[in-house]
Amino acid sequence: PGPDDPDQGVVTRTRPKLKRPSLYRVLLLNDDYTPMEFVVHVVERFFNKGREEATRIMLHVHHHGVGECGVFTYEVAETKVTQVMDFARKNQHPLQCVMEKQ
Ligand code: TYC
Repeated sequence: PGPDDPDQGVVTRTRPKLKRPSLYRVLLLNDDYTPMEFVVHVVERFFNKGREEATRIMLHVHHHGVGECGVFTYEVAETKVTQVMDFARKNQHPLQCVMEKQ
């Protein structure tokens, strides 16, 4: 309400609609060639996990084909995927990292 308000004495307040950002799971995919130790290193380095948790995630991927490294907003997830893929290629491993909407 205010001097320029078009409505006549009816008090209306608008509350901006806040939308929570969508979240994306970042996943590692299994393959037959990437060394286990390299995958553990990737999970430690790019997903800030300790050695035990990183090893648990690597073994989960190894046994189930796919596993989650973390959940992030879109831009952070995209950055993680790019960093992991660049690092894997630089080291000539076929490791695949993908993101999916949660
Ligand atoms: N399967 C690989 C091996 O036996 C290890 C591996 C684990 C590869 C996880 C990729 O995302 C992966 N050396």
